Amino acid sequence: MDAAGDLEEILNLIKAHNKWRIRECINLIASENVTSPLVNAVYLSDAMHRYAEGLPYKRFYQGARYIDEIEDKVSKLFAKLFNSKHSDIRPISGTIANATVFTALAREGGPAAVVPLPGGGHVSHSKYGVLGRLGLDPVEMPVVYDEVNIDADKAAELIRRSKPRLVVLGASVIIFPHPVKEIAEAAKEVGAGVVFDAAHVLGLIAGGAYPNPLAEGADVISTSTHKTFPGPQGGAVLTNDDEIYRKVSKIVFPVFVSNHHLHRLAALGVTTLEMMRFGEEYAGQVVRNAKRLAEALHAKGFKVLGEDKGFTQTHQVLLDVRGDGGGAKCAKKLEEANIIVNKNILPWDDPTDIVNPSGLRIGVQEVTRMGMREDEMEEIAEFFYELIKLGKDVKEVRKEVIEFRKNFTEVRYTFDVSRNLISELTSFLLS
Ligand code: DSN
Repeated sequence: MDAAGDLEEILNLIKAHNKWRIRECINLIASENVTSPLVNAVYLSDAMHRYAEGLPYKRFYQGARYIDEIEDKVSKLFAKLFNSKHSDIRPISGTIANATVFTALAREGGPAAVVPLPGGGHVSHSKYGVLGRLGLDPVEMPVVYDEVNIDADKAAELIRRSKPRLVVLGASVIIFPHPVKEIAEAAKEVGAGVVFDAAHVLGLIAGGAYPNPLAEGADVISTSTHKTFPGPQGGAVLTNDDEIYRKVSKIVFPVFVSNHHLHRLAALGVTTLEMMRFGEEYAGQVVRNAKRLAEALHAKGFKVLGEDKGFTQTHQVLLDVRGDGGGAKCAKKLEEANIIVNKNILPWDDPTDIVNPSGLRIGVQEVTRMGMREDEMEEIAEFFYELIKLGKDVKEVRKEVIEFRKNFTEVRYTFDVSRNLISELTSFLLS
């Protein structure tokens, strides 16, 4: 065994990853984001070594006196940001949050109305994921293809007919707000609970750029905390309903989480405060950037979904690239030029055939957080055009991308704390 060699290799690999993804790439994966230096400083704490099963002040371990206060404070702040009565910030991922609320609302199984995978639904809402494994039987709501959105009238009719125990809205591919109000009305008539999976749009909700599903009739939001909401990776549940909250808090632990990764709690608190202060400005810019990118790509001959409704009202832009070689080929080519997107199935695709789907899914939340605005969206569209439409040499485009990226090195929409103060803060927190 060559421990020194292995160590060097691991260190070099992570260093190379950091340099590539942080400094040299245009990151357009719709489900990612970057945390601020302040959040990073708070994230790296002793709390990452500790355990605190249960709820604040009622733990199964000693040693959690400060964690109790942090968790109590951050859950209250997080609930306040979303105008929600309760929050549970212990689920360690969006899928765990989904498993928790599905169990809380439909423990006995039965039909569940869901967004189909090709319509943007998340795998955890499907028969392949946690929903199916919990004994729920997915009934797929109809989708308007070009808008990648639920057909509100047909879905309401389906709900009235199939009488599900649960309706799951929200999706991983989402360019227009889902019709929560109309669906919730039908769901109430048949006694079904309405879950909105806000993982993708949480930061837009926080900033008022996407309607708050709780205000529109959803019973509960389940979410992750690291997509448009630029927090540490994790999950959360929000609800105004005392009974749902009581059930959720009894299910998170001991059913789906033992320890809940305590170092992310304070970091989530700092992100929550960032979003209280800067969320509106950030979310507005995200949506403006997505629109501009969509318009610029359309003008350059790309087939952009949602044209009739202005392409997008979220962080996402969807391209149908069947005429350009398909999603896999385009995503690979873009990656070679340091532009990171993912291939994606679109409403007409077979969800079991993901080798070369029709689409590319693009998200602009991370580049917005790095300070890019409408002009930069035009430049990004030009890179797409050069690579995919003109067939320009990938190495040439990569050079241009690396140069372009040099102008965007600081995370925006965060408190103005200089790098020196961050390292002082880190030393203070670790001393
Ligand atoms: N698979 C993630 C996404 O990219 O949307 C969500 O978990």
